Amino acid sequence: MSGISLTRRTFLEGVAAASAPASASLFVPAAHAAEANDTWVGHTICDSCNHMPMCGIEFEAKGNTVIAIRNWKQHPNNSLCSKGISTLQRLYNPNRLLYPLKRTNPKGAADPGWVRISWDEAIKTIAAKLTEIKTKYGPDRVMFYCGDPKEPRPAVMRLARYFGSPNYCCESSVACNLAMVHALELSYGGEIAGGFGPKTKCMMIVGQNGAWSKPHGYYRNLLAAKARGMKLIVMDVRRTKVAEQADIHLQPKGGTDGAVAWGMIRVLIKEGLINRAFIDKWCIGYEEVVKYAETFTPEYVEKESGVPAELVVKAARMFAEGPSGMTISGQSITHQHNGCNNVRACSLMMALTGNVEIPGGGSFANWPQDYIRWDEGYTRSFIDQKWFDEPEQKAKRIDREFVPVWNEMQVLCSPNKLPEMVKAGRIRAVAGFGMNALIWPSPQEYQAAIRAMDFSFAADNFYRDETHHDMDLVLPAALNFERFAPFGTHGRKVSVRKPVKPLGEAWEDWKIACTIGAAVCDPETFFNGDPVKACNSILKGWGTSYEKEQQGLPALSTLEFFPPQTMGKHEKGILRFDGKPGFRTPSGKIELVSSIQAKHGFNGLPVYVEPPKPTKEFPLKLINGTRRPYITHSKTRRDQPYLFELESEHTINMSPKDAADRGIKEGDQVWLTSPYCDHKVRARARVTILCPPGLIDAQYGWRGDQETQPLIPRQNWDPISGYPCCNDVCIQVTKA
Ligand SMILES: Nc1nc2c(c(=O)[nH]1)N[C@H]1C(S)=C(S)[C@@H](COP(=O)(O)OP(=O)(O)OC[C@H]3O[C@@H](n4cnc5c(=O)[nH]c(N)nc54)[C@H](O)[C@@H]3O)O[C@H]1N2
Ligand SMILES: Nc1nc2c(c(=O)[nH]1)N[C@H]1C(S)=C(S)[C@@H](COP(=O)(O)OP(=O)(O)OC[C@H]3O[C@@H](n4cnc5c(=O)[nH]c(N)nc54)[C@H](O)[C@@H]3O)O[C@H]1N2
Ligand code: SF4
Ligand SMILES: [Mo]
Repeated sequence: MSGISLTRRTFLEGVAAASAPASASLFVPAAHAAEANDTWVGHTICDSCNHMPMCGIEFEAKGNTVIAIRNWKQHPNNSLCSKGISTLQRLYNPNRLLYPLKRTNPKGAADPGWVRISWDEAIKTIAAKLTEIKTKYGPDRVMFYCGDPKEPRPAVMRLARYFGSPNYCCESSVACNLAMVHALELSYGGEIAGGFGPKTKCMMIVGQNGAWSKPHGYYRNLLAAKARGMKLIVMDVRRTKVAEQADIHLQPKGGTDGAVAWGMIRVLIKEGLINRAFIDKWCIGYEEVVKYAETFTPEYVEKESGVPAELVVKAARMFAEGPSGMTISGQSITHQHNGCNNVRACSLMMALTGNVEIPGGGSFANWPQDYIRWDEGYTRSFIDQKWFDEPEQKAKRIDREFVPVWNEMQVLCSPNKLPEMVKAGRIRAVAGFGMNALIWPSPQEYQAAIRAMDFSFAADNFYRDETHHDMDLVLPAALNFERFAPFGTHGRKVSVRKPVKPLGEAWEDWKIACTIGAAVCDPETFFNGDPVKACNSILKGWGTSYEKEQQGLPALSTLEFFPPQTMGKHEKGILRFDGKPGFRTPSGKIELVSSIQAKHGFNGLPVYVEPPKPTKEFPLKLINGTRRPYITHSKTRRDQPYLFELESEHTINMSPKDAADRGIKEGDQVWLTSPYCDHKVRARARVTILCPPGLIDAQYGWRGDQETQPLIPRQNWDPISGYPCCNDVCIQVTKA
């Protein structure tokens, strides 16, 4: 791809803003003190879909203005998509938030009366308010929250830690893919997944449409694996681009994945396709699995899920041929009342067939022990995970009664009961980085909770009325082209940035978090507010530094400190903290029956529970939120006008049959109604075979009368993860 230059009016307006004086000058490790007209090449990573690991961006700048962007060739993810390319429109969007704001009217007033204030006033106000709440009620009454943006997280989590609040929550503890990881941890002690490697003979993909949700390389790798003969089983309710490549497309009714998985497990057992030696050596609970699977006859599975009995049998046999890998749901099947158990049921097939830690099968990442996913803080020491794991801290978390299994297992706290917790006085303030109230079902209740708090502030790139309206302060966050922190990791590679200076008075999130930390805790723990020093505190331990990596740009170096991927790690004692062979579960075995689930009063088996069924009045099942290639959640629309042009209003997909039954044609305006919402939601209809009859796929994140989250009630949560059931609700669609 050649460089893309912007020629639009928005860009020119942005350039005018770019020449505004930047009062907040950042610590620059290898300074690009460019003269106003010098042209230079910079590097950053894209955060437009928050997919990890992210894609690399190489850009050309003139002075402090980015004038073109292109693929960063040396980067492992080096093929930008439409969302990545259009981030330049976001950078120079005239609506960007560029100065700290404080409200001057009372909360609840129609006009908050925002006025511009200095950073000094903002930080002093925050420090005073947080300290006051800490002194009066305790530090745990402040919730620290990061939305889908992954980048602020390690710094904000460190802030929560040293401020003393274990109520650190983020999008991954609201509703994303962490419930899938959680489910796998319950059985396997860690995230196990397969890929499209050369040894994989069969791959099963459950509830994931990587063609639209992952970087471009994903689909190319899928096609290449298919070309060399890999068989593909896809379990998806829709006929997606990935499903169209499948040798077997299992197309269950929403939420019935558990039934199909148990049906396949029954076939594996009955036909002797299991790996008994592996099970005997490494698994516990097999006898209970055999007994429970008995119910799931191909006939029952067909009746419950709609998947033809013979396909269930065929898929089980295909998977058993192996080596077979599996990847399960980024987020879709976990957004259901039995989501975690459905994920666990699917995943058991890897253990039962012995496709664990073998080439071509499922495997665990081979990270150094201190490393954690960087959206959880990079390293256990950077966030002091030991402290979060103390029983005393777990007991203070607001998810303790709500989701005990999650509370025990996860270091990120679930905030889904926030409205109740604010009413009970257990949360009195929130520090929100990239916080979006529309992430939740029935968001009006979360908006009311924000209004009821003693104090709240947010850091964001834009002013978002639906979330910020009743906050006390809103702070301007720098964008990916404008920040040093965080650096990226990609397998064993590390990528640092060479950014431009932030526009206006925007600060990078790490600088905001560290400056607040310096004010409420102590400057040294927070690197005197310096993001690069914060990064270096991690990189030094990995044998490198920000400056060194920056000098090597555009090349990325390989971290020798990160061990290369190997197989058979459970046999070599690599997976467990104590160095003994086995898995990171309480028993050291793969727990087909989870001891942690059982301890908290649940069935230890991933039992199946039937999902809510459509009714006469509400006959269509809604998936409230699938990924589209040109949309990310609540953002990317007017932030990145190129994308908005591709789909400028809320568009639902519906089958030709459902459309015909309702007299709806392509492009018609329609209304969505649910039993839980007192108003109807507006959308445009797209009539397509992507959706089978009975299924509607909608988008969340639109505002006003196009916002779909009010259709979803706050009464159902997956009891194992606390995730909301955005994909469990039945609705009606009518022509407007
Ligand atoms: N119904 C339904 N609900 C869902 C889902 C679904 O599929 N259906 N999906 C769930 C999933 S998987 C996810 S990940 C979440 C989405 O999680 P959300 O947190 O709702 O994600 P966004 O809509 O991207 O909103 C993020 C906000 O952060 C701001 N922001 C972006 N980058 C930065 C940054 O670097 N710094 C700061 N300070 N702010 C930034 C944006 O401007 C925006 O206001 O929604 C969840 N909720
Ligand atoms: N373009 C784009 N890419 C993104 C994002 C984005 O907003 N836009 N967001 C990123 C984030 S935060 C996430 S979490 C990932 C999510 O990535 P994915 O998990 O791939 O996202 P989805 O498209 O929501 O869901 C995948 C599939 O699940 C299917 N599905 C829904 N319900 C069921 C069910 O009950 N059973 C089965 N078997 N299938 C079901 C849907 O038909 C859909 O095709 O994407 C990331 N990438
Ligand atoms: S897939 Fe697209 S939006 Fe996501 S990180 Fe890559 S370029 Fe950015
Ligand atoms: Mo997500």
